[in-house]
Amino acid sequence: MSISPLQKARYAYEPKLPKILQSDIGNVAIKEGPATQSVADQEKVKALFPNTYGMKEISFVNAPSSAKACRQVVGVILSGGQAPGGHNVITGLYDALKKADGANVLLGFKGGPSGLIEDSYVEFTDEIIDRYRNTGGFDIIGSGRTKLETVEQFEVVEKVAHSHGLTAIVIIGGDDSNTNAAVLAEYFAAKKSGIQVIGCPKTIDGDLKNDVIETSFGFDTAAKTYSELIGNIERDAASARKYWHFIKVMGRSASHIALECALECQPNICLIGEEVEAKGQSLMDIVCHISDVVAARSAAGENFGVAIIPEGLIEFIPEIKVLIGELNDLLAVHADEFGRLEDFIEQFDFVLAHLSANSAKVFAFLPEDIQKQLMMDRDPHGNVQVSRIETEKLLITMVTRMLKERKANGQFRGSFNAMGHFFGYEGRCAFPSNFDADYCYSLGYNAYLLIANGLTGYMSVITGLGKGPASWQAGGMPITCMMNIERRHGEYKPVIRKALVELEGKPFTYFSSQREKWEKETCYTFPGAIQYYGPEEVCDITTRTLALEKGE
Ligand code: FBP
Repeated sequence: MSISPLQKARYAYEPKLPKILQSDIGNVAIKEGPATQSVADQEKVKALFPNTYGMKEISFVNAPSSAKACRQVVGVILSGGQAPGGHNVITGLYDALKKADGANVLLGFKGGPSGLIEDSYVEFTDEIIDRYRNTGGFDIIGSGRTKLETVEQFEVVEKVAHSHGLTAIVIIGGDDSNTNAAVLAEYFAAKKSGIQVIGCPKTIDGDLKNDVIETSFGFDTAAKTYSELIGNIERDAASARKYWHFIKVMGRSASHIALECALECQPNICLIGEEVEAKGQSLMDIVCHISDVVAARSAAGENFGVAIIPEGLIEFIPEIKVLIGELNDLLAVHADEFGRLEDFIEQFDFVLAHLSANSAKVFAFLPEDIQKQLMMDRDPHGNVQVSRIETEKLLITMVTRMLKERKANGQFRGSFNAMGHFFGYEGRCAFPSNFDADYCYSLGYNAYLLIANGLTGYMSVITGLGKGPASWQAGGMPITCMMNIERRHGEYKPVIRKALVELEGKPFTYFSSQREKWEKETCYTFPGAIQYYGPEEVCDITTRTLALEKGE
C-alpha cells in the first residue's frame, strides 16, 4: 500500500494523554461526584430509565485501582457522519485494553449500528490498528445511520453480544446515537445481561456539548479545514476584487461551524440560523440584508465579498421551517402515491395541492432547483437532507434578483458577480488536528477505564480542554443527565438536548460586536492549513469557540 509522507509521519505521532491517564492503570481509581439529574423533565426521564437514572458523575484520580479484574471483550461501533479523530478513539481504546491485559479483545462492528445487528465484525490486531493511528476517516470499520432503538433490535444485539462474550459496547456517535446508547444501557441493565454501554461524543457539527462535554470531537479539525479554504477564498476575492463568494458550510441543526469559521476568517457576512429564528427573519429579510451589505461595499468601491452560510439555515427561516415540516409529513404519509408520480410537474402540483395556503405560496415562490431539492428523499429519520439543498445558490439567485430591481430603480450602481461553494465532506475526514488526535485518543483510552470500573450508561468525558492535554481531567457522566423529553416525529421521546448557538454566549457575542466592521471594511484573516508539526502556538491551538467559551 502506498502512503503519503504525512500519513507516514502521523503514524509515529504519539497522542498526548491527560496526566491521570498516563499513570499506571493499576494506580487509577474512581472518585464519585454528586448524583445527577436530567436537564429537564426529571420525573419523566427517571421513569423511563429506572436502572440508569440519577447515577453519579465520576472522575479518575490517582489511588489504588478500583477496576474489576476480569478479561474484557469489547465491541465498538462508529455511528453517523464521519468526524476526524474517530480512528483515534478506537486506537486509544485498543491500547488501554491491551495495556491492562494482553488477552483483552476489541471487536469492531462494521458499517455503524447495523454491524451489531448483522454480526459483521473484525477483531482488531496491532497490525490493523497501526494502519489507522492519527488518520482521518471512519474507514477502519465504516459507519452508518441505522437507528438502534427498538426492543427487537436490542434483542438481536444482545444475542450477538453474548455470542462473542462481549462485556461492553462502545458507541461513538452524536446526540441521537448516544441517546440510543443510553436506552440500550438501560435495556441491558434491566435484563441484568452483564453488558455495559459507553458513549463517546462525536460530530463535526459541534452540537453535542453541555456543561461537561466541552466540545464534540471532529469539530476542531473540520472547522479548521473549512477556515483554511475560506481564508484562501478571501485572499482571492481581495486580489481579484470582482466576485462575491457565498460559502455554505456543514452543520445540519446548529450554526457552530459557520460561527467558528467566521471567528477564524472575519468574512463580510456570516448568517447564524439560531439568530434568524430568534428574530423571526424571513427569507426576504435575509436577502434584503445581504443586498444592503453588497450595495454599501460597492458604493465604497469594493465589488467583492465573502458570506458564510450555515447548512441548516433554511430550517431556521420561520416560513421555510413550516414548509419543510409540512413537506416531511406529506412525503411520509403519501410516500407511495408520491413515488408513482412521473415528473416534476406532477410532483409540484401534488405538493401544492396538499400544502397549507401559506406554505404553498412560499413553495411556489422558490426557484425550481430548490423546489426539487426540498422534495428529495428524506434521511432515515424522515428529515430533509440539508447538505443537499443549495442554500448558497438560492441566496445568490435572490440577491441577484433584488439588486437588479434596485439597479432598475437607480438604487444600485455597482456590479454583483457571485459564486457558490459548499464545504462539507471536505472537512469530515481530514487528518485530525493535534487537538482532535489527542482528545480522541484520550476519549477512547478513558472509555476503557469506565468499562473496567463496571460503569454503564456513561459518556466518556475529558474536560479542561482550554489548556494543554497534560492538565485535562478524565471521567464519566451518566448520559441520562443530558436528556429531556422532546417531540420527535409525532412522539414524545427522551433525547439528549442538542446544543444550538447561544445568542447570549461569548462566541456569538464577540462575533456580533465585530460584524458591522467586517461588513464594511475588509478585515479578512487567513488561518492557513492545519499544522501538525512546529511551534505549539500554531499546532496545538483550539477553536476560537472553545477559547472564548473558556474565557481566553
Ligand atoms: P453527524 O451529526 O452524524 O455527526 O453528521 C453531521 C453531518 O456531517 C452534517 O453536518 C451533515 O448535514 C450530514 O452529516 C450529512 O450526512 P450524510 O453523510 O448522510 O450525507
